[in-house]
Amino acid sequence: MSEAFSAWMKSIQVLMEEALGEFLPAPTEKPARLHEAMRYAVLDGGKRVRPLLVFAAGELFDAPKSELACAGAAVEMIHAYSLVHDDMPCMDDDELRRGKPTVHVKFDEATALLVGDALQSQAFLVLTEGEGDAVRKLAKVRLLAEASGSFGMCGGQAIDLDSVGVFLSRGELEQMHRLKTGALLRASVLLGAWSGKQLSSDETAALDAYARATGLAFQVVDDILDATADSAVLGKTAGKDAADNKPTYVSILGLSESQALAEKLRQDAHHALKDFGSAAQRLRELADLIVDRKN
Ligand code: GRG
Repeated sequence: MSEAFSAWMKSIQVLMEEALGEFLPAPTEKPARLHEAMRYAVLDGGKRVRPLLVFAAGELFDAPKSELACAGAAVEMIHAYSLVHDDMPCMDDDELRRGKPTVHVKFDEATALLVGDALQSQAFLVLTEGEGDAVRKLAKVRLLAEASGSFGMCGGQAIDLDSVGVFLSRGELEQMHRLKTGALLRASVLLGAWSGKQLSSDETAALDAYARATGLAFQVVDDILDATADSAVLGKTAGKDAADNKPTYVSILGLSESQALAEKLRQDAHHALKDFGSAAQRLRELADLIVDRKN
């Protein structure tokens, strides 16, 4: 990773921490326990991959920073809500997330449920704030709703819950991940791009191809890390997929073929950006980061 990219990443992570802190209700505001738990779930943790994608795509189309901060905060709130709900006993039943006790462990189950619900509402509220005209905001609200609902992330999660102990073909596994993880990563890229100047249809298709390859690479690497890294490095419980008898890329393809697939997806992501030249360098480096990450 280049020094310039690393400095840019740090600056966006700092900017996003500040923006999220402002967009979330103050911990002193009533109901204080719910607001405290929402902030616990979102702040001080996470790689902020989705906001980084928002900014890298947005900068390519000269989008104003304030609008990107709204889009980045909205997508990160949806992501944080999904993690809080996913960790609950009725789903993955996990006690560690981002190196901290999960929300239902630190607070309680009812609070964790409400944290997810309230973060989801807050995300759409934030998307309506800041610059951009009403038509553009409406398009973004629709994009995020589709990506996070039953035809996106929630639909993927439903397939995931139904797949415990079930054999999935490679195609079925890919479809599950395209919805569960890929849809929100794709939405991040498009929310960023739609915050700037009008895209041509070729540019939209190229970004879509980039987002699809990067989104799938993210999940293939997630499966590799679950099988190979330890919990301290991951900040969440490692080895859970195998323990829960869940189909993964590693269980279907084996480790080395999964690693080769992640490499191919990296190449696909780079190839999709070929016509953007050096302006898309940050998107390329983000694809590299997603494939090379250790947690
Ligand atoms: C409960 C509605 C609902 C959906 C859950 C995304 C998801 C769907 C569940 C999370 C479970 C999981 C570990 C999925 C694998 C991919 C993933 C989203 C990993 C976590 O994302 P990172 O690595 O996390 O970006 P940080 O903490 O860095 O933000």
